[in-house]
Amino acid sequence: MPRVALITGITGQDGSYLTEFLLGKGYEVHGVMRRASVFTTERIDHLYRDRHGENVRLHLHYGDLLDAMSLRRILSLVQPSEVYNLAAQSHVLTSFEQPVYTAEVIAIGTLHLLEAVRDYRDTSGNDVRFYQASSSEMYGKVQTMPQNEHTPFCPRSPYACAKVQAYWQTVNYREAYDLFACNGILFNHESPRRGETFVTRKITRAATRIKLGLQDKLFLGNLDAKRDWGFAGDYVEAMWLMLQHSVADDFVVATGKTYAVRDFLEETFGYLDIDPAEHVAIDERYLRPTEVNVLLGDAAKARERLGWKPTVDMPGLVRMMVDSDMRLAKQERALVDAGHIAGQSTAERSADRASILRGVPFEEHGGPGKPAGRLVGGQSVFGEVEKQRVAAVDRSEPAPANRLAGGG
Ligand code: NAP
Ligand code: G4F
Repeated sequence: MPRVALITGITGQDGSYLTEFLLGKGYEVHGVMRRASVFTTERIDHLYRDRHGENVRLHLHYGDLLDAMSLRRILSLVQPSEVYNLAAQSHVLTSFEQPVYTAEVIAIGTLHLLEAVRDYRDTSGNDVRFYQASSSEMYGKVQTMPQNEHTPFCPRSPYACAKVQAYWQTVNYREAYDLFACNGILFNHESPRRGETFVTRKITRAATRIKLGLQDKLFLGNLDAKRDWGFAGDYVEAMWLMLQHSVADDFVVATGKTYAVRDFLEETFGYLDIDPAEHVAIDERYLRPTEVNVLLGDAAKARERLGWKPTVDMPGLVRMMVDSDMRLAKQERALVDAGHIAGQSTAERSADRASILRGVPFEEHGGPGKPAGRLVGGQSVFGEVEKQRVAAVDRSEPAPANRLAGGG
């Protein structure tokens, strides 16, 4: 009998890599997904097999972290031995716009799931292990350098506050009910499947489109923030290793190197041999009310006790993401050249069109918290040259208001 795993957030970046990983290990994998008016399974479509076929080991169930009954129903149906809780409203800037919703999904949603898992274990008598997707964002205004499992949390966003609550709930279920429950405190991890409004993917998507003449400008926020960026494919292995360990525990997962957003930007543009000074400008909409200035993880415990180590560094990540996004940009360029779609220069419109091209939902390039339909920033990142050019773009191609709602 194959081992059975249940994943919430299966349609997200990490959900897709974890599904791939577990199927590779022979697991039967069940995923909880939300119903939406468009398809949201793009990241796992390559793994999905028609249920009428043979040896089908990936199954999807409609559910929601906010719907406790759905979680209980799925658990009793699926009877998993491992539960990975990856579902979240995971965008930090968006959490300032939707703090209550973010807290409900992350903090209360995790509690719904922990309660359901505890009851499932107690009524079925089955052993079950629980993984919680905790975040380096919880360190916030960092108290030590680097951060490890003993570093105090000092959250700086509604997202991080909610993750801290979910972290302690997980610890409490371990201590109060002897549940095998682990927190993975994962530092930023990226991939070609990263959502397009997170800064790394936003940069690699834009740079490849700029290279092919599909876009002219890239608007960003704080370029001085530093992050410890790893590869998502490496990090899902750490999640699995935590649940195979002899004791339930909490682990930092990180590369141990930190880079500024500016470094990632320069690495990307350098790889494509284009000059960021000609294309990149600051837009204040992408600044956060409170920022996490630096994150740097110490994953010694995961290395020593789980035997885990990262395999991709930041320049390797840039190459991987740029190569993948260049393939998308080339497809788009071919369709523009053949006259199948119109050439458009703004990030907002081209993101819309590119998403339609790929058959996936629109992922906006705008940001919340500032007047809609108006670009408010525009100072050059590398000098003083961009103000007029940005103003020209703004006047000629005003971004529709509805494109500016949501994280960027
Ligand atoms: P992601 O790409 O944004 O995926 C989030 C997933 O959660 C999606 O499948 C989404 O479904 C689902 N979801 C959102 N709200 C839900 C709800 N109410 N009920 C059920 N599912 C819901 O995030 P990720 O990068 O894969 O990250 C996975 C987890 O790790 C998240 O909890 C995140 O906060 C955490 N984390 C991420 C990082 C990182 O650097 N990536 C670092 C530390 C921690 P839809 O497809 O329907 O939106
Ligand atoms: O890519 P980001 O949006 O990721 P952030 O905020 O670090 O959060 C990610 O990592 C966390 C782990 O630490 C996860 F828990 C969380 O779910 C998510 O996956 O922003 C990274 C940095 C920030 O300092 C931000 O201010 O990039 C800066 N930045 C600069 N310009 C930008 C932009 N971020 C975004 N999203 N968009 C910009 O235009």
